[in-house]
Amino acid sequence: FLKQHDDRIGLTLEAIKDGFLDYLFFNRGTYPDQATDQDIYQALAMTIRDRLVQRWLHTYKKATMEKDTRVVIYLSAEYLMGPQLGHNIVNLGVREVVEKAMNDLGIDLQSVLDAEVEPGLANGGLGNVAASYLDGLSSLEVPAIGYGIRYEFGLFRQSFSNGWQIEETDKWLQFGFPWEIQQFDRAVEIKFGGSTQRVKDESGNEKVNWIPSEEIKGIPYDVFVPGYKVNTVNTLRLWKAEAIDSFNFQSFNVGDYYGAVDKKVSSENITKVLYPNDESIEGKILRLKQQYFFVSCALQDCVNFFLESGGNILDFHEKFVVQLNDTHPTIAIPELMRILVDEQGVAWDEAWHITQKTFGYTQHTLLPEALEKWPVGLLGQILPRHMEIIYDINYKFLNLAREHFPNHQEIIRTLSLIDETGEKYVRMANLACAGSFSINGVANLQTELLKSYTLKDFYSIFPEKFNNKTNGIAPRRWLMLINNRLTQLLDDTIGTGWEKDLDQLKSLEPFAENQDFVNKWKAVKKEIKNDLAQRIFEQQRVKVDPNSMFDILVKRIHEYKRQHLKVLHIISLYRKIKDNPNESYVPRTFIFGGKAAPGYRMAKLIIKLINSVAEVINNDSSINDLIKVVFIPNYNVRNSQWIYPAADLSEQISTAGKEASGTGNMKFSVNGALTVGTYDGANIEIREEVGSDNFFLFGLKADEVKSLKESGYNPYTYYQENESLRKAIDMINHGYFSPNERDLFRPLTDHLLYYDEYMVMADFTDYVRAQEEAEQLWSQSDAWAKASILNTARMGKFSSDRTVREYLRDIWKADAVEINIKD
Ligand code: 26V
Repeated sequence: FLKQHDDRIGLTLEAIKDGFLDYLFFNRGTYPDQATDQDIYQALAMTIRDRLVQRWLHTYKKATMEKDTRVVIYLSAEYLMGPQLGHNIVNLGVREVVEKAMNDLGIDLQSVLDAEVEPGLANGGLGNVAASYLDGLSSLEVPAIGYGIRYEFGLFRQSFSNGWQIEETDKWLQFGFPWEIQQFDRAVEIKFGGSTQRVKDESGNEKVNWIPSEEIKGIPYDVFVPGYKVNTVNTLRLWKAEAIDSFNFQSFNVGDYYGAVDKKVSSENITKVLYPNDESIEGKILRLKQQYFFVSCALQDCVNFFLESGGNILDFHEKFVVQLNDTHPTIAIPELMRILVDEQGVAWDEAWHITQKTFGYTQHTLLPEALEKWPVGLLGQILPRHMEIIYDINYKFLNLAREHFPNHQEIIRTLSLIDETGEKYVRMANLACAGSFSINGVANLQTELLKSYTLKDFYSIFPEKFNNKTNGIAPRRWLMLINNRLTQLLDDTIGTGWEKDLDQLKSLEPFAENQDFVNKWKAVKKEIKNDLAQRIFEQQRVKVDPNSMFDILVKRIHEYKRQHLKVLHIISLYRKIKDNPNESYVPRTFIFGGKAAPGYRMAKLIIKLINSVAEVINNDSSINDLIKVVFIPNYNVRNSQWIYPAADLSEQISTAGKEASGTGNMKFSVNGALTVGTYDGANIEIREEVGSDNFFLFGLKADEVKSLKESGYNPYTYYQENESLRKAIDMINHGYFSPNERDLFRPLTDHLLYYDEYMVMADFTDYVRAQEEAEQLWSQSDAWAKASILNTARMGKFSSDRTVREYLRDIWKADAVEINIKD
């Protein structure tokens, strides 16, 4: 019923201005000259959202009401969506119009974007790829629904007190989130606990009834996911837990008011907060409840709309393909079995066939401690029926395994879905491998390591299930949106085709030899670095020189990511400058960002060390401002959008064989940073693409790490043999950076000297060599700029569009569906 000239759809300057002023007045109750930043943000957000509704409705209808349209279902406990307003403006293709509309009203668009509080519903990389793939699916016009949890509090806000990390609640919903629409009529009920009962149905067949001890409601909230310059707007459906009745009237009638609301409070706890751990498990009941909650909501939702559209439940796997983003949603496998067998009356074998044809599993980690497992007792208590189903799956699966490995009891034990070595656990990765038709890693090296170590025995039973899908990043957000200056230069130089086909950046290559272009490239970089320097000064009162090399390490703080290796390098450089003040040095600004899991003591100590080193170096006037160290607090998508484009040098220094892929490495490189990195994760593929001359490789390779460990690694010898390493560690140990508490960093240095699980000591010398190589190139500024240009030009492979196309081709087998909004 909407016409194209309707004001609420129009993309003209006038329509957008009118829409904005309308919202400001009728929705925010204010005038432009009295509006707060938040008013202006909210009004513009609603104006832009209006332009998405019709497209979204058409896409949603296609996905849910047509039983023959194949839909990709993405299940993820985390989505790192980032700020929405700027992104949606870019994807609608109206950046310039909106900018002009705001300017005409005397408003600076950037300050409007700055007023948005981002939904921080993720820890890091895994949530980022979930968001990029939804963006990619929409841009490729493939119908898709992402399901997840609407955490009331996202990842904690980080601040520093005396250099230590402090965590504060992330109240991202405080001012309302204009990008969601509540869908009350699609609410579903979720059961927990209780027991199961075997009963006979009308026709005398045995059937299992689950009698729960607790029931709650899941309410969906839909977030729009527009593709780039297409009509497709897919759905991210996030679930909130609510009590079925907000009051228990029986308690209320006997005067127990608190008892009556208690149930409401405890039900709603389930979606209160995102667990802030990545790469380590915390066997908390609430987390298991979160996982089951959103997965059951999602599958019920899919079954409901498939049956409503006249689909036959036996064709479930034809309509949907369901991708599991790591093991967090793996309980979906027994849940689909339960729905099919117990609720839809499908026979076990047929149900298992459908289930195995429905699920694909993406594995995101190489750290053994990140492989999820749940105590059998706990899982059986929360989900008694699922525990039975898991045992039944295991029984049949192990029979199959025995056919492959007769008389290999040891292999059968490692394949089992149940770990019986001590307390019994359900191994979620094993369940995911048994129950899905595809198992993929996220970079070549990781997939190879999965096949030869982590999931070796699964690989020998099911070689056909294994495949690699090297991660990618969304070029609209990670280049166009965050680097408008570079985008303009690219558009002016090679046209705009690259925006939808990142491989076209290749045509930039010849310009690396063009002095005029090289100068423009340098000028752009300089302006971007100025912006960041200004932000750093405003926030932290630290002056950094935009002419210095911006050397940046931003990511979660973790020992395997080795932020402490970077710190040792900085300290040794500082020491060198102090010892030889008359030599010439490359001025450098070291920038850090990242959060530590609140219970991860070593990571928090690393943060304290970085801040302490920064304090000393930044206040030492004897080094003439040659080096500066900045730790930007509360690293999140919004901050990162200022950081990536400003980098000269990107630090990707994980111990080889530990970082599954990395995606920050891609964001830096596509924005023209050179990488100093180990032979790990996607670094390897980035180096392959950009060329070894344009990448500073260092350190042990994964197999060398392994054999050094096996031959008896002694980190202390590196301390003895490398003078600058020794001096750096001694400075820490002598209290140079902690004068009031000499031994503050002992746990860290002792660990390095006598244990060093991640081989920081072994890689130090080669790391310093790679850094010196980088400094040499830096001092020939045109050569550096050329390498920077070639980085951007050769990053086409890492567009998430390429990754999504590969998922579509090999796993999802879903087609593009054109959305015609004039229908
Ligand atoms: C793991 C766990 C373990 C159990 C408890 C809570 C929890 C929460 C999050 C995670 C995520 C760990 C997996 C992860 O984020 N992997 C990262 O995935 C990125 C995208 O594929 C990849 O680039 C990174 O290398 C990888 O560390």
